Amino acid sequence: MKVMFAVGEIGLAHERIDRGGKFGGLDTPEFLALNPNGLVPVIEDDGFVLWESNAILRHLARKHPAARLMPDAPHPAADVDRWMEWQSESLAEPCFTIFYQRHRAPPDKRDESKVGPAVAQCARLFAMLGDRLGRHPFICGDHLTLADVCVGVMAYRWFEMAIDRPSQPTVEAWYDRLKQRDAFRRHVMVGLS
Ligand SMILES: N[C@@H](CCC(=O)N[C@@H](CS)C(=O)NCC(=O)O)C(=O)O
Repeated sequence: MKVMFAVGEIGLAHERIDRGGKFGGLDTPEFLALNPNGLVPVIEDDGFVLWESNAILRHLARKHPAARLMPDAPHPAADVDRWMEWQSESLAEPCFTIFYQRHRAPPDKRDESKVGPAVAQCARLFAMLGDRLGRHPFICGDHLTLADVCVGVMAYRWFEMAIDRPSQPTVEAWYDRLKQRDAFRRHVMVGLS
């Protein structure tokens, strides 16, 4: 989803092949030759195969600088990197716990006791993001970068999952800004499945 959001922002011509989840196909010899981890996403770019979503995002940003998804200067670039890693290292786990327990797990396998602590943890992390978003409209400044791409995908789940969330006006305003973007609507707002 992160990669498709960036592809949409760049306006990149592509062929998308769905694998994983209900599509399966991650354990075939052909797929494992592309990504021995047996996971999506994977891209093939002029014969160059790349896996790991954040590596793919940085590669696309470097190849398409006009989209301004990653700054050149070391400090602004490190700031974007920081929020990209924060998404995968801090926010993803509690967010997916809620998603799994409330939406994906078969009803007889759900463990409601895991939801409350995960919601509290997400609320704490989104409050930290809210602080940042009080200073400028996007996470790292006045335009969308890979930081918004990564965290935006989590925000979609956070705001659309069936949970009680605390009011966080600056995060809500940023989420409204994302919802106005065609790439976000087309590639991220595709339902909780
Ligand atoms: N660190 C990897 C994680 C990749 C990953 O966990 N992919 C999940 C989807 S988000 C996957 O392929 N799961 C197996 C499936 O969907 O069947 C990345 O960011 O690319």
